[in-house]
Amino acid sequence: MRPASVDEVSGVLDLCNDHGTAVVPQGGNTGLVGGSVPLAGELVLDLRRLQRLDPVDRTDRRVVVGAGVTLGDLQRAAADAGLRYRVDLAARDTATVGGTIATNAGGLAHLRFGGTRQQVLGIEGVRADGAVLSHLHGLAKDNTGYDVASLLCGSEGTLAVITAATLTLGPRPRAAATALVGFADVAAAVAAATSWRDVHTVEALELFGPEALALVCTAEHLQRPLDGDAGAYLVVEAAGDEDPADDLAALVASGAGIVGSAVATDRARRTALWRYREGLTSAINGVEPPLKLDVTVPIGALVGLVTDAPVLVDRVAPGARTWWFGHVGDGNVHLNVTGSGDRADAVADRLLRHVADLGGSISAEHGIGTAKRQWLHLVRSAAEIDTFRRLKGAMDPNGVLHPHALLPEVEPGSA
Ligand code: 2HG
Ligand code: ZN
Repeated sequence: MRPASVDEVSGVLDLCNDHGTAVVPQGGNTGLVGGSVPLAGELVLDLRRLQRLDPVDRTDRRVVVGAGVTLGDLQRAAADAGLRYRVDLAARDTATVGGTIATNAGGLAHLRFGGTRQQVLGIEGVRADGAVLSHLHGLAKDNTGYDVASLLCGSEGTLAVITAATLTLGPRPRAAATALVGFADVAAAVAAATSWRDVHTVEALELFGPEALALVCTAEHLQRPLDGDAGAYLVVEAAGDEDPADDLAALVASGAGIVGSAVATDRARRTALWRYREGLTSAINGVEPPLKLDVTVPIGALVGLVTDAPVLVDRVAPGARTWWFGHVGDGNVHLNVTGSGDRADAVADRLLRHVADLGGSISAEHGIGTAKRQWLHLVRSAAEIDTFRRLKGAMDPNGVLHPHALLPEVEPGSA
């Protein structure tokens, strides 16, 4: 189904609810936890025709946007109005606003501006019974009851279908600079990132290992970015009204354990440096579709996690390879494992339990979807999961909205 308006979404849901037909909402289909894929013949509600894009409100720095608009189109509309939508991710030209809200997407600048939840001022969504919940005023202050926008953000299509949102926009910095920095080892990279996240112009701190860099160079036919080898790399993005290049160069010159760096200010060279980071997902896919884990740990546990993960993986699935990269300023690492074959679930189980033991989360920014729900109990108590089920029951009593996502399967025979 490809509805083109909120009324059409309402009509479809009303019918499905009456007939007990399960529905999976779908946006750009860029999710990494199976969240937009039907598992058992559910009806796919493709929301990409919801293309509402109101004029940007420059005074209140906000815009009302339909669920089907891509992140890239939203970013361009904001830029045309001299403003900026401050969630950004590599899949920007395919990922849709609705999908990024449903999954509370984090992305590259989470460190500075927070994730999607922090940008949502108002929401329009359709309940399973077709009732339209619309609260799009987008006021900076609005204490008038339950914060439905916040509840739907990250609900992965299980409570209502998001059709539009009012999003906050920020000022557009006049200048930006990007650095790619090589470090002797992961500990030095994480130590530098931990101190650089306090520099107010720094917006992104992206970490990856030498194996990942070598892979992306081969896959994308890129030159090695720095002379010599490093044990870990950071891509650092800085922006502000004053040119941040000198500050960035000074940071890079003073950090301990730095073995090489490149700093770029013009757009083409900045984009070229970002390719080493943004090309990673597709380079790893080129090896084989990997087991994907998206975890956060306290930053103090990050070096240990990155060091231990390949060892743990090898014990469970000898010969499998672990590729790691992520948003180090948030303690968020993407662990991608290739070659685990029929041991993939066992690898996921071992790593996710390890992450939980470190005080981390089994999903930092990709959500739970259908792929991770069996591990939700590692980080959410029985009382919390029961509360999730009660909320779901209140908003979707017939269980037609994305029945296989987020909530763990109920064991046969249990309540
Ligand atoms: C990123 O940070 C995305 O590039 C994708 O969250 C992560 O491919 C992945 O595992
Ligand atoms: Zn990410």
